[in-house]
Amino acid sequence: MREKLIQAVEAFGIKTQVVSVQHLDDLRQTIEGLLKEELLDEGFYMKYLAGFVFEPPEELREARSLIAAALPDPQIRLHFNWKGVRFPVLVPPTYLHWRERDTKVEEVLSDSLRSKGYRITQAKVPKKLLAVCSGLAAYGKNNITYIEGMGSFHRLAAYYSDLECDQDNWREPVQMDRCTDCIICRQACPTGAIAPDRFLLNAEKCITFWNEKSGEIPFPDWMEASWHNSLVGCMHCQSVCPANRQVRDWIEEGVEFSEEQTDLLTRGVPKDELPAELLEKLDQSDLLEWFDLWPRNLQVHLDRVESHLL
Ligand code: B12
Ligand code: SF4
Ligand code: SF4
Repeated sequence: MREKLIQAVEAFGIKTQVVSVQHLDDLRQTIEGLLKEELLDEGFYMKYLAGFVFEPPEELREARSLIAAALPDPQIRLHFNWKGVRFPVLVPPTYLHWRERDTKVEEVLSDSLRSKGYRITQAKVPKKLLAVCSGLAAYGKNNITYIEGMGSFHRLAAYYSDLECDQDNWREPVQMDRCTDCIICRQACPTGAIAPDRFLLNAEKCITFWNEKSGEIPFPDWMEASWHNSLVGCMHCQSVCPANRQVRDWIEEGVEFSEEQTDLLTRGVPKDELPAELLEKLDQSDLLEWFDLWPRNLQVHLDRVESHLL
Protein backbone atom coordinates (compact mmCIF):
# COMPACT_ATOMS: atom_id res chain seq x y z
CA MET A 1 0.00 0.00 0.00
CA ARG A 2 2.92 2.32 0.85
CA GLU A 3 4.39 1.92 -2.66
CA LYS A 4 0.96 2.27 -4.28
CA LEU A 5 0.37 5.54 -2.45
CA ILE A 6 3.75 6.94 -3.54
CA GLN A 7 2.94 6.10 -7.16
CA ALA A 8 -0.68 7.27 -7.02
CA VAL A 9 0.12 10.77 -5.80
CA GLU A 10 2.99 11.20 -8.25
CA ALA A 11 0.36 11.42 -11.01
CA PHE A 12 -0.67 14.73 -9.36
CA GLY A 13 2.89 16.05 -9.35
CA ILE A 14 3.34 15.28 -5.64
CA LYS A 15 6.35 13.34 -4.36
CA THR A 16 6.02 11.47 -1.07
CA GLN A 17 7.76 9.11 1.28
CA VAL A 18 6.24 7.15 4.16
CA VAL A 19 8.11 6.14 7.32
CA SER A 20 7.15 4.51 10.59
CA VAL A 21 5.73 6.79 13.26
CA GLN A 22 8.42 5.40 15.57
CA HIS A 23 10.84 7.87 13.95
CA LEU A 24 9.11 10.74 15.72
CA ASP A 25 11.54 10.10 18.51
CA ASP A 26 14.50 10.40 16.13
CA LEU A 27 13.19 13.77 14.93
CA ARG A 28 12.77 15.00 18.50
CA GLN A 29 16.18 13.78 19.60
CA THR A 30 17.93 15.44 16.65
CA ILE A 31 16.34 18.83 17.30
CA GLU A 32 16.75 18.66 21.09
CA GLY A 33 20.32 17.39 20.63
CA LEU A 34 21.27 20.54 18.72
CA LEU A 35 19.91 22.62 21.58
CA LYS A 36 21.84 20.59 24.16
CA GLU A 37 25.03 20.94 22.13
CA GLU A 38 24.38 24.71 22.11
CA LEU A 39 24.35 24.77 18.32
CA LEU A 40 20.93 26.41 18.48
CA ASP A 41 20.33 29.64 20.33
CA GLU A 42 17.69 29.16 23.04
CA GLY A 43 15.71 32.26 21.98
CA PHE A 44 15.64 31.01 18.39
CA TYR A 45 14.56 27.56 19.56
CA MET A 46 11.71 28.98 21.66
CA LYS A 47 10.40 31.19 18.86
CA TYR A 48 10.69 28.83 15.88
CA LEU A 49 11.08 25.26 17.06
CA ALA A 50 9.36 24.85 20.43
CA GLY A 51 6.02 24.56 18.59
CA PHE A 52 6.94 21.17 17.08
CA VAL A 53 4.81 18.38 18.56
CA PHE A 54 6.42 14.96 18.60
CA GLU A 55 3.29 12.91 19.19
CA PRO A 56 0.22 12.25 17.06
CA PRO A 57 -2.74 14.49 17.85
CA GLU A 58 -5.91 13.35 19.64
CA GLU A 59 -7.82 12.67 16.41
CA LEU A 60 -5.23 10.15 15.20
CA ARG A 61 -3.53 8.78 18.32
CA GLU A 62 -3.34 5.38 16.59
CA ALA A 63 -1.10 6.82 13.81
CA ARG A 64 1.32 4.24 12.39
CA SER A 65 3.20 6.34 9.87
CA LEU A 66 4.55 9.75 8.98
CA ILE A 67 4.16 11.01 5.42
CA ALA A 68 6.51 13.62 3.93
CA ALA A 69 5.19 15.27 0.77
CA ALA A 70 6.39 17.91 -1.68
CA LEU A 71 4.65 19.87 -4.41
CA PRO A 72 6.59 21.97 -6.97
CA ASP A 73 6.26 25.68 -6.22
CA PRO A 74 7.37 28.64 -8.37
CA GLN A 75 8.65 32.12 -7.67
CA ILE A 76 5.95 34.77 -8.14
CA ARG A 77 6.62 38.16 -9.75
CA LEU A 78 4.51 41.01 -8.37
CA HIS A 79 4.45 44.44 -9.99
CA PHE A 80 4.26 47.79 -8.26
CA ASN A 81 3.85 51.30 -9.66
CA TRP A 82 5.71 54.14 -7.99
CA LYS A 83 6.47 57.67 -9.16
CA GLY A 84 5.64 56.72 -12.74
CA VAL A 85 7.83 53.60 -12.71
CA ARG A 86 6.42 50.07 -13.03
CA PHE A 87 8.80 47.65 -11.37
CA PRO A 88 8.83 43.94 -10.44
CA VAL A 89 9.47 42.43 -7.01
CA LEU A 90 9.93 38.67 -6.62
CA VAL A 91 8.42 36.46 -3.95
CA PRO A 92 10.33 33.15 -3.48
CA PRO A 93 8.66 29.72 -3.65
CA THR A 94 6.42 28.68 -0.71
CA TYR A 95 5.16 32.12 0.36
CA LEU A 96 2.14 32.60 -1.91
CA HIS A 97 -0.91 30.49 -2.79
CA TRP A 98 0.14 28.11 -0.04
CA ARG A 99 -3.40 27.54 1.25
CA GLU A 100 -4.52 26.29 -2.16
CA ARG A 101 -1.38 24.16 -2.58
CA ASP A 102 -1.53 22.63 0.90
CA THR A 103 -5.21 21.82 0.36
CA LYS A 104 -4.38 20.10 -2.93
CA VAL A 105 -1.70 17.91 -1.32
CA GLU A 106 -3.95 17.03 1.61
CA GLU A 107 -6.90 16.19 -0.66
CA VAL A 108 -4.85 14.01 -2.99
CA LEU A 109 -3.27 12.06 -0.10
CA SER A 110 -6.52 11.82 1.77
CA ASP A 111 -8.48 10.62 -1.28
CA SER A 112 -5.83 8.01 -2.10
CA LEU A 113 -5.92 6.59 1.41
CA ARG A 114 -9.63 6.94 2.22
CA SER A 115 -10.68 4.29 -0.28
CA LYS A 116 -8.57 1.78 1.69
CA GLY A 117 -9.98 2.97 5.00
CA TYR A 118 -6.97 5.05 6.13
CA ARG A 119 -6.89 8.65 7.37
CA ILE A 120 -4.36 11.48 7.55
CA THR A 121 -3.90 14.55 9.71
CA GLN A 122 -1.27 17.31 9.64
CA ALA A 123 1.94 16.82 11.62
CA LYS A 124 3.70 19.76 13.32
CA VAL A 125 7.20 18.39 12.85
CA PRO A 126 10.49 19.68 11.35
CA LYS A 127 9.57 19.23 7.70
CA LYS A 128 13.03 19.41 6.16
CA LEU A 129 14.45 16.87 8.59
CA LEU A 130 11.52 14.48 7.96
CA ALA A 131 11.82 14.95 4.19
CA VAL A 132 15.56 14.20 4.23
CA CYS A 133 15.54 11.29 6.70
CA SER A 134 12.56 9.66 4.94
CA GLY A 135 14.52 9.68 1.66
CA LEU A 136 12.31 12.22 -0.08
CA ALA A 137 14.90 15.03 -0.19
CA ALA A 138 18.54 15.86 0.51
CA TYR A 139 19.97 18.97 2.16
CA GLY A 140 21.88 21.54 0.17
CA LYS A 141 24.82 23.25 1.86
CA ASN A 142 22.47 26.23 2.14
CA ASN A 143 20.33 24.11 4.55
CA ILE A 144 17.42 24.06 2.08
CA THR A 145 16.03 20.74 0.84
CA TYR A 146 16.38 19.55 -2.75
CA ILE A 147 14.33 16.96 -4.61
CA GLU A 148 15.15 15.38 -7.96
CA GLY A 149 13.23 17.21 -10.70
CA MET A 150 12.07 20.02 -8.37
CA GLY A 151 15.36 21.42 -7.07
CA SER A 152 14.55 23.57 -4.04
CA PHE A 153 11.39 24.94 -5.68
CA HIS A 154 8.90 22.89 -3.70
CA ARG A 155 6.59 23.23 -0.75
CA LEU A 156 6.95 20.58 1.94
CA ALA A 157 4.12 19.09 3.97
CA ALA A 158 3.97 16.47 6.74
CA TYR A 159 1.14 14.19 7.88
CA TYR A 160 0.34 11.36 10.23
CA SER A 161 -1.57 8.37 8.94
CA ASP A 162 -2.92 5.12 10.35
CA LEU A 163 -1.45 3.39 7.30
CA GLU A 164 0.87 0.74 8.70
CA CYS A 165 4.55 1.06 7.82
CA ASP A 166 6.74 -1.69 9.21
CA GLN A 167 9.54 -1.14 6.71
CA ASP A 168 10.92 2.16 5.51
CA ASN A 169 14.04 3.84 4.18
CA TRP A 170 14.85 5.99 7.23
CA ARG A 171 18.39 7.39 7.13
CA GLU A 172 20.63 9.94 8.81
CA PRO A 173 20.51 13.48 7.31
CA VAL A 174 22.42 13.66 4.02
CA GLN A 175 23.52 16.49 1.78
CA MET A 176 23.43 16.34 -2.04
CA ASP A 177 26.53 14.71 -3.51
CA ARG A 178 27.10 17.75 -5.71
CA CYS A 179 27.56 19.94 -2.59
CA THR A 180 30.80 18.14 -1.69
CA ASP A 181 32.98 20.25 -3.96
CA CYS A 182 30.76 23.29 -4.27
CA ILE A 183 30.59 26.51 -2.26
CA ILE A 184 28.59 28.63 -4.71
CA CYS A 185 25.72 29.27 -2.27
CA ARG A 186 28.12 30.21 0.53
CA GLN A 187 29.85 32.70 -1.74
CA ALA A 188 26.53 34.13 -2.91
CA CYS A 189 25.07 34.63 0.56
CA PRO A 190 25.81 38.26 1.37
CA THR A 191 25.48 37.87 5.16
CA GLY A 192 27.72 34.90 5.93
CA ALA A 193 24.75 32.86 7.20
CA ILE A 194 26.18 29.77 5.44
CA ALA A 195 29.38 29.27 7.38
CA PRO A 196 32.47 27.27 6.36
CA ASP A 197 32.92 25.74 9.84
CA ARG A 198 29.47 24.22 10.44
CA PHE A 199 26.62 22.75 8.43
CA LEU A 200 23.84 24.37 10.45
CA LEU A 201 22.75 27.74 9.14
CA ASN A 202 23.53 30.79 11.27
CA ALA A 203 19.84 31.60 11.24
CA GLU A 204 20.22 34.99 12.95
CA LYS A 205 22.33 36.18 10.01
CA CYS A 206 19.82 35.06 7.37
CA ILE A 207 17.98 37.89 5.58
CA THR A 208 14.77 35.83 5.81
CA PHE A 209 15.08 35.70 9.61
CA TRP A 210 14.86 39.50 9.59
CA ASN A 211 12.39 40.22 6.83
CA GLU A 212 9.86 37.71 8.17
CA LYS A 213 9.92 39.52 11.53
CA SER A 214 7.06 41.77 12.55
CA GLY A 215 7.11 45.02 10.53
CA GLU A 216 7.87 47.35 13.45
CA ILE A 217 11.28 45.69 13.93
CA PRO A 218 13.84 47.54 11.79
CA PHE A 219 16.45 45.72 9.76
CA PRO A 220 19.82 45.60 11.58
CA ASP A 221 22.42 48.24 10.66
CA TRP A 222 24.79 45.66 9.16
CA MET A 223 22.21 44.61 6.57
CA GLU A 224 22.86 46.49 3.34
CA ALA A 225 19.80 47.65 1.42
CA SER A 226 21.19 46.21 -1.82
CA TRP A 227 21.06 42.68 -0.36
CA HIS A 228 17.24 42.55 -0.44
CA ASN A 229 16.05 40.77 -3.58
CA SER A 230 12.53 39.69 -2.59
CA LEU A 231 9.46 41.16 -0.93
CA VAL A 232 9.88 38.59 1.84
CA GLY A 233 12.47 35.83 2.11
CA CYS A 234 15.65 35.77 0.03
CA MET A 235 16.75 34.01 -3.15
CA HIS A 236 20.54 34.55 -3.31
CA CYS A 237 21.56 31.03 -2.29
CA GLN A 238 18.86 29.28 -4.35
CA SER A 239 19.22 31.33 -7.56
CA VAL A 240 22.88 30.48 -8.01
CA CYS A 241 22.65 26.81 -7.07
CA PRO A 242 23.50 24.45 -9.95
CA ALA A 243 20.93 21.96 -8.60
CA ASN A 244 18.28 24.57 -9.47
CA ARG A 245 19.40 25.03 -13.07
CA GLN A 246 16.16 23.54 -14.43
CA VAL A 247 13.82 25.51 -12.19
CA ARG A 248 15.48 28.84 -11.46
CA ASP A 249 13.67 30.64 -14.29
CA TRP A 250 10.28 29.28 -13.23
CA ILE A 251 8.52 32.52 -12.38
CA GLU A 252 4.73 32.95 -12.46
CA GLU A 253 3.15 36.36 -12.85
CA GLY A 254 1.35 37.62 -9.74
CA VAL A 255 -0.86 40.62 -9.11
CA GLU A 256 -0.02 44.24 -9.92
CA PHE A 257 -0.48 47.18 -7.54
CA SER A 258 -1.37 50.65 -8.79
CA GLU A 259 0.47 53.73 -7.54
CA GLU A 260 -2.33 54.41 -5.05
CA GLN A 261 -2.35 50.82 -3.76
CA THR A 262 1.46 50.79 -3.45
CA ASP A 263 1.21 53.97 -1.40
CA LEU A 264 -1.46 52.49 0.93
CA LEU A 265 0.66 49.38 1.50
CA THR A 266 3.85 51.31 2.18
CA ARG A 267 2.17 53.67 4.64
CA GLY A 268 0.91 50.73 6.70
CA VAL A 269 -2.73 51.75 6.52
CA PRO A 270 -4.68 49.28 8.73
CA LYS A 271 -6.51 46.45 6.99
CA ASP A 272 -9.97 47.71 7.93
CA GLU A 273 -9.28 51.03 6.17
CA LEU A 274 -8.15 49.48 2.87
CA PRO A 275 -10.45 49.47 -0.18
CA ALA A 276 -12.24 46.13 -0.63
CA GLU A 277 -10.64 45.64 -4.06
CA LEU A 278 -7.11 45.84 -2.61
CA LEU A 279 -7.98 43.54 0.29
CA GLU A 280 -9.34 40.95 -2.12
CA LYS A 281 -6.22 41.20 -4.28
CA LEU A 282 -4.03 40.57 -1.23
CA ASP A 283 -6.19 37.75 0.04
CA GLN A 284 -6.34 35.94 -3.32
CA SER A 285 -2.59 35.36 -3.30
CA ASP A 286 -2.20 34.82 0.48
CA LEU A 287 -0.45 38.20 0.64
CA LEU A 288 -2.53 39.22 3.66
CA GLU A 289 -0.51 36.71 5.65
CA TRP A 290 2.46 39.06 5.47
CA PHE A 291 0.45 42.24 5.90
CA ASP A 292 2.36 43.82 8.76
CA LEU A 293 5.72 43.34 7.00
CA TRP A 294 4.73 45.31 3.93
CA PRO A 295 5.72 48.87 4.88
CA ARG A 296 9.25 47.95 6.00
CA ASN A 297 9.92 45.35 3.30
CA LEU A 298 8.41 47.26 0.39
CA GLN A 299 10.14 50.51 1.35
CA VAL A 300 13.53 48.97 0.54
CA HIS A 301 12.38 48.42 -3.05
CA LEU A 302 10.77 51.86 -3.35
CA ASP A 303 14.00 53.48 -2.12
CA ARG A 304 15.83 51.66 -4.89
CA VAL A 305 13.40 52.97 -7.53
CA GLU A 306 13.70 56.49 -6.13
CA SER A 307 17.50 56.40 -6.15
CA HIS A 308 17.37 55.56 -9.87
CA LEU A 309 15.14 58.58 -10.45
CA LEU A 310 17.60 61.03 -8.89
C1 B12 B 1 12.78 28.06 11.55
C2 B12 B 1 12.60 28.11 10.05
C3 B12 B 1 13.34 29.08 9.34
C4 B12 B 1 14.36 30.00 10.01
C5 B12 B 1 15.65 29.20 10.28
C6 B12 B 1 16.17 28.42 9.11
C7 B12 B 1 16.78 27.10 9.48
N1 B12 B 1 17.72 26.67 8.69
O1 B12 B 1 16.39 26.47 10.46
C8 B12 B 1 14.52 31.13 8.97
C9 B12 B 1 13.52 32.22 9.30
C10 B12 B 1 15.92 31.75 8.86
C11 B12 B 1 14.07 30.39 7.71
C12 B12 B 1 14.47 30.73 6.43
C13 B12 B 1 14.04 30.07 5.29
N2 B12 B 1 13.07 29.13 5.22
CO1 B12 B 1 12.28 28.29 6.76
N3 B12 B 1 11.46 27.31 8.14
C14 B12 B 1 11.70 27.24 9.41
C15 B12 B 1 10.83 26.16 10.06
C16 B12 B 1 9.72 26.83 10.88
C17 B12 B 1 11.64 25.20 10.94
C18 B12 B 1 12.96 24.71 10.31
C19 B12 B 1 13.76 23.90 11.26
O2 B12 B 1 13.35 22.82 11.64
N4 B12 B 1 14.89 24.45 11.71
C20 B12 B 1 15.71 23.80 12.71
C21 B12 B 1 17.00 23.35 12.09
C22 B12 B 1 17.86 22.84 13.24
O3 B12 B 1 16.67 22.27 11.21
P1 B12 B 1 17.31 22.13 9.76
O4 B12 B 1 17.44 23.46 9.14
O5 B12 B 1 16.54 21.07 9.06
O6 B12 B 1 18.78 21.66 10.11
C23 B12 B 1 19.18 20.34 10.10
C24 B12 B 1 20.47 20.17 9.33
O7 B12 B 1 21.31 21.27 9.61
C25 B12 B 1 20.97 18.88 9.94
N5 B12 B 1 22.40 18.83 10.07
C26 B12 B 1 23.15 19.27 11.09
N6 B12 B 1 24.45 19.02 10.84
C27 B12 B 1 24.50 18.41 9.63
C28 B12 B 1 25.59 17.96 8.91
C29 B12 B 1 25.35 17.37 7.64
C30 B12 B 1 26.48 16.90 6.84
C31 B12 B 1 24.02 17.24 7.17
C32 B12 B 1 23.76 16.62 5.82
C33 B12 B 1 22.94 17.72 7.92
C34 B12 B 1 23.20 18.29 9.14
O8 B12 B 1 20.44 18.79 11.24
C35 B12 B 1 19.60 19.89 11.48
C36 B12 B 1 18.45 19.46 12.35
O9 B12 B 1 17.80 18.42 11.87
C37 B12 B 1 10.28 25.38 8.82
C38 B12 B 1 8.83 24.85 8.94
C39 B12 B 1 8.78 23.45 9.44
N7 B12 B 1 7.68 23.06 10.04
O10 B12 B 1 9.69 22.68 9.29
C40 B12 B 1 10.43 26.40 7.67
C41 B12 B 1 10.88 25.86 6.34
C42 B12 B 1 12.00 24.89 6.58
N8 B12 B 1 11.43 27.02 5.66
C43 B12 B 1 11.24 27.01 4.40
C44 B12 B 1 11.72 28.01 3.51
C45 B12 B 1 11.13 28.05 2.12
C46 B12 B 1 12.70 28.94 3.93
C47 B12 B 1 13.48 29.89 3.01
C48 B12 B 1 14.02 29.20 1.75
C49 B12 B 1 12.59 31.07 2.63
C50 B12 B 1 13.25 32.04 1.66
N9 B12 B 1 13.16 31.87 0.37
O11 B12 B 1 13.87 32.93 2.07
C51 B12 B 1 14.63 30.38 3.94
C52 B12 B 1 15.90 29.55 3.74
C53 B12 B 1 17.02 29.92 4.63
C54 B12 B 1 18.08 28.84 4.64
N10 B12 B 1 19.16 29.02 3.89
O12 B12 B 1 17.90 27.81 5.34
C55 B12 B 1 10.46 25.77 3.96
C56 B12 B 1 11.33 24.66 3.38
C57 B12 B 1 11.88 24.91 2.05
C58 B12 B 1 12.88 23.89 1.67
N11 B12 B 1 12.71 23.30 0.53
O13 B12 B 1 13.83 23.62 2.36
C59 B12 B 1 9.80 25.33 5.33
C60 B12 B 1 9.54 23.84 5.47
C61 B12 B 1 8.47 26.11 5.45
C62 B12 B 1 7.44 25.59 4.46
N12 B12 B 1 6.43 24.87 4.85
O14 B12 B 1 7.50 25.85 3.30
N13 B12 B 1 13.27 29.33 8.01
S1 SF4 C 1 25.17 25.95 -4.45
FE1 SF4 C 1 26.45 24.12 -4.44
S2 SF4 C 1 26.90 23.74 -2.26
FE2 SF4 C 1 25.17 25.15 -2.35
S3 SF4 C 1 23.35 23.85 -2.22
FE3 SF4 C 1 23.77 24.19 -4.39
S4 SF4 C 1 25.06 22.47 -5.02
FE4 SF4 C 1 25.09 22.53 -2.79
S1 SF4 D 1 18.30 32.85 2.28
FE1 SF4 D 1 19.69 34.59 1.76
S2 SF4 D 1 20.58 35.29 3.68
FE2 SF4 D 1 19.62 33.28 4.05
S3 SF4 D 1 21.27 31.83 3.75
FE3 SF4 D 1 20.31 32.02 1.74
S4 SF4 D 1 21.43 33.67 0.74
FE4 SF4 D 1 21.97 33.76 2.88
